[in-house]
Parts: sequence; structure tokens; C-alpha cells
Amino acid sequence: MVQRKRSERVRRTLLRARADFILRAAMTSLHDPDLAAADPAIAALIHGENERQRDKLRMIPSENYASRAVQEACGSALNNKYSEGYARKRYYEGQQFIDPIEELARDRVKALFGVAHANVQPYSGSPANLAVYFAFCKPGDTVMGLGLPHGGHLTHGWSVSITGSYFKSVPYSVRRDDHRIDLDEVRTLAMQHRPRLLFCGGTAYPRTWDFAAFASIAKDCGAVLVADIAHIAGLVVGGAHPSPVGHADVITSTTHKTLRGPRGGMILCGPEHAQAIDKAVFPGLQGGPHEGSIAGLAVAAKEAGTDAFRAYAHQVVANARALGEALAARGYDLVSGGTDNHLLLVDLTTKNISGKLAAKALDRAGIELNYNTVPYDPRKPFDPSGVRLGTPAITTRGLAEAHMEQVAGWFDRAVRAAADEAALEAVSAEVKAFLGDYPAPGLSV
Ligand code: DSN
Repeated sequence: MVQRKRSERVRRTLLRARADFILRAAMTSLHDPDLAAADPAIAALIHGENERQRDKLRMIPSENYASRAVQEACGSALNNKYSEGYARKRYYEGQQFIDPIEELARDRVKALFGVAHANVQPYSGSPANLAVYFAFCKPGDTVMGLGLPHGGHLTHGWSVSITGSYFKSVPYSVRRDDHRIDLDEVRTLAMQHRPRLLFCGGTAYPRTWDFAAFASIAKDCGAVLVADIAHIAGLVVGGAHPSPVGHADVITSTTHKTLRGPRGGMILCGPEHAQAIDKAVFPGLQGGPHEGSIAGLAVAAKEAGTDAFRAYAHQVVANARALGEALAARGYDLVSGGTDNHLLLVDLTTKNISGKLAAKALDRAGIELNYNTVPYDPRKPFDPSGVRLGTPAITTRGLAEAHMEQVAGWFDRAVRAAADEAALEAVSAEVKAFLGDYPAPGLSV
């Protein structure tokens, strides 16, 4: 009897030990399969996206290829960590590695742009801009920015954005004849409406921003000048576009466009605004920063300080100019007549095709861009007259001016053959074969 009880105890102990082991094993690397094993559906879709990015001329001007190093930094154990607060002043323990990462990112960004203060925590460009509103404005205050249909950004006060609902927005525009920003109009409006914030910067303006002229207007009307350099940050640090540093009170940006970093945002300013900006980002607007993205930004800032990056930035602009000339030679109508930066806006009105139809045909032909309104567009934003394209990603792959004639030729063939699937497929096959000689960084194919 005693023996039977003992063996029952042993059996139960063994069962418990086995259950413990299975539970522990399930939580260790033995049972930590990679993505392909854990979720073949998602793995296959990511693989497909890698191939798509490999095989297409990616010409959306706000996109690029981040390096393998940047992507590795983003997808790491940093994803597991909360670090609300700022380096050395956190609300969570375990920041032995996080603090130096964020400090490196912050200090590299400061050195790269030549600014006294950088906040590298904004999740992206829109939160960065919202933090600036929170730092300087009260609901109902007046703000000014380039109107969205003229190349501005939603968060510069456009009506459908929270910034156009909670603040009084006075948009400025580009001139009808040459599509350049009308600085006389900006000054007149600014003196009349006395905005709290004056934004310069945009998403579809192919010309150089005159930061000094904006600074003079902001000073005279008492506005805080915010330069949103999301599109041109890489050109600025590469010396291919004038810098707003020394002119703008605050500079906001994303980190993944011409700068070629991770998806993220940042705010740069002088010491006088550092505290207000930091308080507005955290605890004002955000919770825990995404330290993986911040590590990616540190890597990107290191890459952007090299001679190779400077050469890339100048090549982006040279390629855009060459592409504009090649398109104009084929009868395409370029908004503002050309470009000074990385992007082109093409008005397709005279080609008798809408921007949307053209963009979809071009995509099937292996040329990825986006449909876009043009200034004073008589058509609706969801089916506008133009397409927007740019050269950052193809320049990262190594394409130069000499290739732009070929790219313009493919563009033209695809627009002309928008309804001819066989012709679009033929262009797509040529594009894919051509790109085989120009590997893209960071892809897993
Ligand atoms: N989505 C960006 C662009 O494409 O320009 C702006 O936020």
C-alpha cells in the first residue's frame, strides 16, 4: 500500500516535470521558428515585395532603399523595449544599451545637420509636425503653409487634416504662370494674418526653397518658422540643396526619404526651443519611442556623413534634371518647367490621359510612381491631371544621367500604350532585365 502511494507520487512528479519542460521549451529558441516556418503567408508576401522592389524602377520621390545595416538595426531586440522619457531620464529600468543608442542617434543627427538640439523620437513626419503645433500653438491659432494642391503637406494646415480643423489655416500658393512660390503673396498674407507658425517645405514642389526669404517674412510677422525638409533632408546634408539651419526656428523631417534611413521622424532646433520641443514630443504627444527605428537613424546618419552619400545626393539632383529634360524633349509638360531637386511633377493634360490611368499603366510597365494634383488642377485629387516621380531610389541603385534618356523612353512608351497590355508587359520585361545590373541595397532576394 505504502509502495503504491510512493509510485503514484513519483508518477505525478514526472508528469509535472514533463509539463514544465514542454512549457519552457515552447518559450525558448528551440520553439522560436523563423518567419518562413512560423507564418509562411506573411513570409511569402514579404518575399514578393522584395522581388517587386528588385524588378521595378521605383520612382515615388518619397521612397528609397534603406541599407541592410539600417534594416538590421530596425529589426532587433530593441523592438522589445520600452524607454519612455529621454536618455538618462527614463521611466523604465533596463536602459543600459538603449540610452547610448538614442544618444548616438541624437548626436550624429546634430553633427550631420549642424544644429544644437535634435529630438529623434517622433514616429514619423506627421507626429513631428503635430509636436511642433503642440509646442507653440493653442487650438484656434493661425498657421500658414503651402496649400496641398500646390505641393504642400496635409499637416501644414490642410482642411481635412487635424491641423486644418483645430487651427485657422491660411494657405499660400504657387503662381499660375511659372508654378513658383509667390513670396509676395506669402508676405502679404503673413502680415495680414500674423500666423503663429509659418511652414515652408512640401511634398510636390520641384524647386529650391528660399529659406532666407521665409525667415525674413517670419521675423516681420512674428511667426515661428518651421522648415519641413522631409523630402529634401538627404539633399540638404549631401550639400545638394541649401540648408534651413540658421534660418528656420524649427526643422522637422522624416528619416526615410532622400535621407535613406528607417521609417521615422525628427525635430531639430536651437537651444531656446529644445525644452518645449522635447516636452511636446514626450509626454505631450507620444509614449514609448521606437528605439529600433532610432538605432536605424543612428546608422543612417553615419552613412549620410560619408563622401559616397554626398555624391549620391548630387547625383539624385543631376538625374532628376536629366530626366526632366528627356521628358520635356518628348513633349511632356513639367510643372514649373523642370526641377531643382529630386522630383518632377508632370501635367498630362495635353497627353489626353489622366494621372491615375497613367500611373496605373506605368506601374504595369515596371515604373512605379504616384498620381498627383498639379497646381490649379481642374480635376479631383483622386483622379488628378498629373503624376509625380523622382530619382532617389534609382540613384541609390547606381543609375546616372546617361540612363535617364532610357527611363524617359520607357515612361513615354508606357503612357502612349496605356491600354495595350502586351506593350506594357514588354516595357516591364525590359525594365526588369536592365535593373539586373543595378542591385538594390537591403533587399533579401
Ligand atoms: N507621403 C509622403 C509623400 O509621398 O510625399 C508625404 O508625407
